[in-house]
Amino acid sequence: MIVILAGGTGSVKLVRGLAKITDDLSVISNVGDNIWFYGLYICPDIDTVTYGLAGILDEKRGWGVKDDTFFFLDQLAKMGQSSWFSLGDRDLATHVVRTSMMQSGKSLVEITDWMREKLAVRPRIIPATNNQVETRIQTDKGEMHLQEFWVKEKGLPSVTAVRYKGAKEAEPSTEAIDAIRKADKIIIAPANPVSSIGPIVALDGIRKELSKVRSRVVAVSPLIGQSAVSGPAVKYMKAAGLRSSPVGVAEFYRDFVGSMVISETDHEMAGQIRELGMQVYETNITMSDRQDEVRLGQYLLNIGSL
Ligand code: FO1
Repeated sequence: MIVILAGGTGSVKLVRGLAKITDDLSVISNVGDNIWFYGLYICPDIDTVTYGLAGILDEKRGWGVKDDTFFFLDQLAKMGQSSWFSLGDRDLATHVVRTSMMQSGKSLVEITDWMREKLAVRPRIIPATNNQVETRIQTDKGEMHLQEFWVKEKGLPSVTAVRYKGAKEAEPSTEAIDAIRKADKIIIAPANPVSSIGPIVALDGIRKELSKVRSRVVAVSPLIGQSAVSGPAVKYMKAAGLRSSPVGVAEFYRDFVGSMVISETDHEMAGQIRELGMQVYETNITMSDRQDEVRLGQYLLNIGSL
């Protein structure tokens, strides 16, 4: 069984590639991006992966449903309501159904599993926890929810720190812990280490479980050189006191990751990563099309048997 720890936009390509080559895949999903908006519970990373695997993701944006319309949002704006978070009309159905199921007592794990079945998605998608954990960004404009920073403020304020509200009290989902225990290999997607993977490994139980099987945990660098493949990783990493390079990612992961996969163009960093007690693998980690996604997925499955 293969497990992948995943965020949203930065992770979905590899999740899709792996889903094409293994029948037994479990995705442990970040919940730190989740946000309440107009009484609805939105889970961007869970939804991005679910939509990606269901073939209905808006791939240009990297989130939301393809060919969606935004009449609901337009109407909100006409009524003078805040409309900075673009909820599409089709996407809205997911949030309405999820919130209504939550109100009738279902857990996020149960709802997510029900949804992926409804959308004919084969891999399991497991929220890291049923509890609410919120990634909060401290900036020169005050502390705010990650979505407020990234979407409303367009990622512009300077970031001084990142914290995971609720992570200390949160219990990891038993399904996530079970998946890690049973996994032959655990992959960490090339996602934002601080905002996508950080909230998952901030859960004590998950971090401990990963540390126990460290030699089976393989992380793909989300950075090539000093730059993130996508998103605000560099900004968050600097605020967390990390170097913005694959070495910084490795330092962040060193307690629970045994192997790092980096771009072959970052060959000169391999030695520094090995000094952290990790194995290093170098390959082309860019995923520009479906073939790349499968190629990188296959490369990761071969690690250990290389
Ligand atoms: N990202 C944006 O940049 N602007 C948006 O208006 C926006 C809306 C949105 C709605 C639903 C959803 O599932 C995701 C959405 N995202 C939007 C993406 C999201 O902000 C982040 O990229 C992820 O949370 C990071 O993984």
